[in-house]
Amino acid sequence: MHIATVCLHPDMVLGAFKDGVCGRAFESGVATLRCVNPRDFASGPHRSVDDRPYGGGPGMVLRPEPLLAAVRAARANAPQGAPVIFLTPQGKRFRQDRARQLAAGAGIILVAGRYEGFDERVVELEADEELSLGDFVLSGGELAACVVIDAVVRLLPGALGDQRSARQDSFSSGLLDFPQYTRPSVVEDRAAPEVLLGGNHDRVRAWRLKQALGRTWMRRPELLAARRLNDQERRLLEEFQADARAAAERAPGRLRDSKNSRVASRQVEKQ
Ligand code: 9D3
Repeated sequence: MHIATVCLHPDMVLGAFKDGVCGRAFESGVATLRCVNPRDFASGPHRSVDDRPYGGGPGMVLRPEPLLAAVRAARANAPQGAPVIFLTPQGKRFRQDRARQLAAGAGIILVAGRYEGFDERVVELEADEELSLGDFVLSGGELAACVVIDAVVRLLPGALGDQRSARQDSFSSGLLDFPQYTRPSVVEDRAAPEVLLGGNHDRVRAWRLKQALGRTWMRRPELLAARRLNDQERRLLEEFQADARAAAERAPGRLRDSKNSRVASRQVEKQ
């Protein structure tokens, strides 16, 4: 897969992929990563890439000409049909399903901004799509581009040492992850769940599914609402809910699932 980024700080993007699963994927040629810098397309003695906003106001806006030239250069080097995606706070939320679709294609061109953003005409002329990571403010689009690249590249065939991990990801199942434990079996008086040490793989699988369903119900009820449950899943979730109710009765007001005590007690009260 061919990945190009258009941005003013290429080292932020290249530096993010020196190590790790995606770094190895680029090293081994599973994907290629190129950066195109609008500054290299800026003319004039100062090679300026920004200018004051028409209409006034704080900050600067990326100048159209160098950005247009950089995006078009990136497009010219990319496979036919590779989408040009602008990272902006106004974009559609980036989700796992989009990562999967992008990983199935031949390439992506990610355009990252700085300052107050892009001249809107460049977005109109060149963007196939706008993506946002969510409702928080970054200081530029480079880290957002890195997030998209990471989410896509780890899905490429040959990127993960163990292909099972990609399939078993939370979000491929539509549920949050079940909790994980490793040695030692006791940490500061806290024992790892006994079922995990017992070696009964069917019981382990059922326990993990129950935990995944229960945590999703407590922490991200909207994910459960968007997903159908089969008979076993419904039974396991009911077991989890009964456990939660019993725990709430044993210790009123002290129900907690680590950081989500309020959500958890609300969920239990709603039953
Ligand atoms: C929303 C704030 N904007 C109005 C005051 C100014 C502004 C701040 C920071 C405009 C752009 C940026 C840089 N952010 C991104 O480029 C960005 C981003 C983000 O800030 N949050 C979530 N997703 C993304 S994708 C690109």
